[in-house]
Amino acid sequence: MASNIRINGPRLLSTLMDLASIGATPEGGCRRMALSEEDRLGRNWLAARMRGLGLDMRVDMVGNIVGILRGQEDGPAVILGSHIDTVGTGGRYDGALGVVAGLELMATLRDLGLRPKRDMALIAFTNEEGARFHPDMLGSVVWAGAMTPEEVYAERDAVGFVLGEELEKIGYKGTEKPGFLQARAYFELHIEQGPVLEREGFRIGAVTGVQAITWLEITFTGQPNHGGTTPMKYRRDAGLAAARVNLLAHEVTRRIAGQLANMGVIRVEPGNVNVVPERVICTLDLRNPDDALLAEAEAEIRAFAAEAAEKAEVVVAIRDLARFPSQPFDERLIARVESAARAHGHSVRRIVSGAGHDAQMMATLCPTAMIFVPSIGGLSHNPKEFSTEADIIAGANVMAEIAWEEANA
Ligand code: HGY
Ligand code: MN
Ligand code: MN
Repeated sequence: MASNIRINGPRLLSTLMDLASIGATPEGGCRRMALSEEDRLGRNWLAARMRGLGLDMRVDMVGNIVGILRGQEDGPAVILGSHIDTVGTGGRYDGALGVVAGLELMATLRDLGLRPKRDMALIAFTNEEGARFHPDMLGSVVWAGAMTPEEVYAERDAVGFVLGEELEKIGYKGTEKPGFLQARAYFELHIEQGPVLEREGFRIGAVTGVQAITWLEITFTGQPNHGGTTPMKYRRDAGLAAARVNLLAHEVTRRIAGQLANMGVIRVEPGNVNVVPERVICTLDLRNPDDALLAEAEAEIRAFAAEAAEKAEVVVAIRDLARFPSQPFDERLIARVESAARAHGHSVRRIVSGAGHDAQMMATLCPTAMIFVPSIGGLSHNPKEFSTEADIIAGANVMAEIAWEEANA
């Protein structure tokens, strides 16, 4: 049965565009790198919105922003969440949609004068993207107790800024203990960030879980030398080793089912046209829905990196940046996403998330579900990221129904 909770679509869309104006890029996307000035402005915007809705607003030790709507009874809360930080070439929807849909549900409940039986809360997690600091999903990793605030305070970004200091600088190093709010269930509305729903003509994705993720940082150290005078056989070229590893990683994806690989960072030092690279720091983002196959791919790539280093007579060092096992969501709630979508007259299909999400950390604490809406052209982490108004409103209403139901069960 469909509940009578329906969010205010136009208000949801205008709130989304209001947030999108913070860190807006000329290409039409958003850039709010974690703990940057733009992130600070986005956080202030969110805090003001939460207070405006009369939510009890708290900030925890790693900057997770929590807005609580007190229920009639004590007990674990139904939590909605996502993130407002973006990658460097971010769009308007990744993360922001889930946070704004949570705000909109709270506003709708206020309009209807409805108070849930249980506490409800909205959380915007710190550094979900992992684009500036590692690991990704850092705020929910600490919220779930998988890392401590002290551990993540020491994390440095690529130019040496320290997370704890940056958090202090933007005024979001709070005092609440991460995880202070017990969760009864967690829901996250998010764009699919891939092509499946749109290609297959589905409006809603009932997400069954998140695939396994391993991020490696590989540093090759050779010998800087003159690019014009040094005979090829005498070179110890770190760039050659890195290039070979990138090629091998792509070849592994053709051999191991479901395997993905991305060398997103390739930093060459000194990075001069006429100097044989002394050092190359590169990253590999390896993913697979099957944990065992991911481990197989990683082992082959690690072994090859050692060989490539030997062949090029350079030194290799490999460091973990992130490591998450595949994470299934709650079957009862997945089925509820499907039945609510159908009750609202929307086409729905089950789907595994290719992207990591805070939901995968919350799923280690409580029954968790995600609702996907289509990404037009399958684009994401790209300023042209786009989802239609109708799909956004449909997704927000599905989440509103099942979250409200859970908060009164
Ligand atoms: O990398 C991811 O999957 C997410 O966008 N943090
Ligand atoms: Mn996201
Ligand atoms: Mn993302």
